[in-house]
Amino acid sequence: ASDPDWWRGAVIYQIYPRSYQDTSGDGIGDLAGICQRLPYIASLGVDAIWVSPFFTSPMKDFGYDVADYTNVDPMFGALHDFDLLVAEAHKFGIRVMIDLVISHTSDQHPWFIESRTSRDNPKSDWFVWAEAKPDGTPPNNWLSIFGGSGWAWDPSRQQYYQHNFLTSQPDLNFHNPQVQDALLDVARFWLERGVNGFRLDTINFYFCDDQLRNNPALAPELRNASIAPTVNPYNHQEHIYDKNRPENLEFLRRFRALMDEFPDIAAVGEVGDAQYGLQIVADYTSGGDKMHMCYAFDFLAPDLLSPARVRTVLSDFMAAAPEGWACWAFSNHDVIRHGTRWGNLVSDRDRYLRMLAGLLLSLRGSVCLYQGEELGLTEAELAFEDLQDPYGIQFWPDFKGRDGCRTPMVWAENSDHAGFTEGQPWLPIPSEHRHMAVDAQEHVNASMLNHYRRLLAFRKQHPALAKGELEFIDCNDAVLGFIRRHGNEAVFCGFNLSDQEQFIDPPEGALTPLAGHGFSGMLKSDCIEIPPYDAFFARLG
Ligand code: TEU
Repeated sequence: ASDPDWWRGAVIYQIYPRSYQDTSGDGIGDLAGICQRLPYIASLGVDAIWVSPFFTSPMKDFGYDVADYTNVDPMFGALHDFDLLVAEAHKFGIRVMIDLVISHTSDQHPWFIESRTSRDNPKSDWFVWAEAKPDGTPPNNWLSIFGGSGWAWDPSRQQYYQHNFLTSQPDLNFHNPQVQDALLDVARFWLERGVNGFRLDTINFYFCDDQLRNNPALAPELRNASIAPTVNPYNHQEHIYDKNRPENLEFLRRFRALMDEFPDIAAVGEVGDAQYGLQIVADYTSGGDKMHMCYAFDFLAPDLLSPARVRTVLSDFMAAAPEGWACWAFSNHDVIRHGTRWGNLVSDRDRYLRMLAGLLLSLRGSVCLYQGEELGLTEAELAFEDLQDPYGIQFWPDFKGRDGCRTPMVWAENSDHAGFTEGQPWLPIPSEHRHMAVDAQEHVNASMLNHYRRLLAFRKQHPALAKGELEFIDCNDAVLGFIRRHGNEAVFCGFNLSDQEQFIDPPEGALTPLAGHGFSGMLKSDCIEIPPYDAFFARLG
């Protein structure tokens, strides 16, 4: 059914196609595998899937380096497999969002191959080319997130080209209107094929300063080593010239106008910035003419969540963008799974993760769940020999890369390769994941998997949790409390983030405890009692 507002409060399940389900036996997941698992995905109760890149690619960054935007890499299948996936997903009522990586291409993309041939070919200005300094060094101090200079020397043009990520991921020149038009054509291609929306990779990196000015150094007290490793000086600069440019807004408006030609389309833009992230999310989602929502990095950081931290992030965001909309996540294919990142810091991982799932699914915003999160998966410990991620290989052992969160889904506890493949999996399947396999949890009412299913059903029953406004309630240092309001419904939510039982004052008004979520907080005559790492939900008024 048509619902232009479906994305507001939607739960989006992120699939990393390489690691979801292999059907061809090559040890790498594929589109047919996702199709095969649609009944499972539907059983979770999610609204949409976001499929990480499956386009033609040399896979230097595992698909985030695209060589053909309008085709499927043979390792994942072909266009007809994609069409089938969309048609089948829609039968299950699941919307399909694809991951467009348009800030950069692969160096194998025909646009770049042509662009690098000379300084005067038709595509010569499609990438960010610049002269060396007189001493031969790069044009300015911009850095690559994946280490070293953000510029690579091209011997044939005798110029540098810019790359925010790998040298094999040259940055497109958005100042060239032809580039913008070509990228909008790519989006149109997929819209016409029936996708319901996009996850847009690194949207704050689209433009860079046209004068190529140097980034200032970041004041030491502001340095934040949360996403990239401390050994990487990237986080010691203020990224005001190589990304976060005001021109991004105008392109996002063009992108939105295109989406609005089609019914019920939504985009979530990924904003990768440790420093200005929330303000950018606010800017890019305000006004109803740019992104529907943005993916914020605030809850992907290593430090354990505290009630105060959650409250600050949401309050700052709501103040910066009262009608803006964020999309929150605790895990994805780039960071250490929160089952380990935070789970290792607490006294009871299982209870903590259950409480967090309730918290994530109650925040004002949309939610991305990363495949395997619903099973309680932890980060895999891999040996250096097993590493595939160039980012990890570069910074080992200070930073172990992103393979530990990308190991295959575990479907069947006792099958070869846990039911992921009949071949040799591209990354090992950690033995400690097996007991968390889908078939081991499926029929256990109290399992993590069924806990997620219950919470998703609970959220569906209470639209205030998905779409409502949020008002924080003062509790104590250990408990995060807020009220979500939508229409006539008001729901009080309380989360105990500590390992001690907590007693808090009930908010003003008549409280009726809600059931169906599986938590054990209780309303007593004069207080609300919440066990360690647990939660309480009640209807208010
Ligand atoms: O990530 C953007 C991004 O900012 C990453 O550098 C992130 O900070 C890093 O991976 C954290 O470990 C997106 C994709 O999600 C990522 O997989 C790609 O490698 C990157 O863009 C380049 O396309």
